[in-house]
Amino acid sequence: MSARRTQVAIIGSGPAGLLLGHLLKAEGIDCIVLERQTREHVESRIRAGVLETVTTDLMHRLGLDERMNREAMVEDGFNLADGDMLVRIDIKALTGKTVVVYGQTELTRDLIAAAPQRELEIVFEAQDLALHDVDSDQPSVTYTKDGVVTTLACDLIAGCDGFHGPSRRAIPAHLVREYMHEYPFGWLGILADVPPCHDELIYANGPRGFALASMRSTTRSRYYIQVPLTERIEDWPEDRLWDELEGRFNGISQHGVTRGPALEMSIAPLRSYVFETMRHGRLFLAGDAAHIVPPTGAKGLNLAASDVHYLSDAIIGFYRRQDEQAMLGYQAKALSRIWKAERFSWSLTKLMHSFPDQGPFERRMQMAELDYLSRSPAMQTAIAENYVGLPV
Ligand code: RFL
Ligand code: PHB
Repeated sequence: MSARRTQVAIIGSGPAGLLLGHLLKAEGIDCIVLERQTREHVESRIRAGVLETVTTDLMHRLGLDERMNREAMVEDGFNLADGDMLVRIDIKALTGKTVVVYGQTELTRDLIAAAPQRELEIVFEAQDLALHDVDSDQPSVTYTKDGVVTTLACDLIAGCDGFHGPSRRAIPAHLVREYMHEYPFGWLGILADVPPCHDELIYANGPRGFALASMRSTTRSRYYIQVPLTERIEDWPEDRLWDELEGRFNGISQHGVTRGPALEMSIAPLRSYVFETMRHGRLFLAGDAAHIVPPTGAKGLNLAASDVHYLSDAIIGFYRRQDEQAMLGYQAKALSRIWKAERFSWSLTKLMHSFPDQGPFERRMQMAELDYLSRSPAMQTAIAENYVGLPV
């Protein structure tokens, strides 16, 4: 048994937990990040690829942007396609803003690598984590590492432990409301060291459903296709997937699809989910612990960053003024942005995917919407300002 104390216990070393830990440390607030997985596991998860200004701004503010500034690809636009119609959304011209392509994996690696020099302690392989007394002013977290059970006493707990973590469940059911929408398909993704087929992302719909051409660099591509939830990764030998991607992108992309061995392939289900409340006593939820968006529109990681933007402000205010009031505004500010990102991701998912119960009428509605979009600067602006991220 061991006993320790910190000001803020942060559960989870995904982007939310790591960004929050660095932001608090930069203000002299003591915190410890507790992570269930190994460092290698956390650093090798392939997930998001597109960062909004809210996320890159946090990296700039922390002074942890050196590699990102060098390696990230600035995107001035992206494309929506249906069959052989390609509509370019010029996000820079329409909003004055851009997004960058920089993998979540790289962001996570940068934040973990900088932890020792910033004296941010990350405890990897913290097992059996449990939260205690979250509605008192003396909450604590227990966990086991190398067979030793530790009690970490703290002032505040930040639940940044993703969709499957324990933090959300520490809030009594009668105090919460959950909103869930599940989609009848998943995304099968492939990462490969081949040049991208197009200089900007293409989100494509068509009679065979959704496909996305994305990238990590000029030499690394990331593609996804829509698959039924019953499909297994074993159903998709690499050649079958490349055949499908060629069929989808060769007619509309600048360079055509280049095949190569998969570095990673995985299937992820799509859901929309919001958990209200994001605060219970001294426990605060941030990122995927409180909400999920389908990946269409690339909002998940960026929402984790905007939550942390608001939460770090609230916690810093609490310590500077010794005032609980500082933390009252967190959930209202965070939820207002979350619901708008939920709306955008849901509407783009509906526009760009085939649904099993979709009839010819619904298909024509999708085609008409894209046709309208191709001719309407007003609608393009609405899409562009959501894609680059609404203001924080
Ligand atoms: P994470 O990244 O899931 O991190 C949570 C961490 O908590 C740990 N944990 C625990 N630690 C201790 N004790 C426990 N009992 C624990 N239980 C869990 C986990 O091991 C993990 O390390 O949540 P966070 O930080 O909120 O970050 C959210 C993002 O990871 C997520 O929203 C994005 O990846 C979503 N997403 C995308 N977001 C974007 O903004 N742009 C994109 O282009 C984009 N593409 C994607 C995506 C997610 C995908 N998948 C696989 C879900 C593409 C895909 C395919
Ligand atoms: C990715 O590159 O992984 C990616 C890009 C855009 C999305 C989702 C995922 O909307």
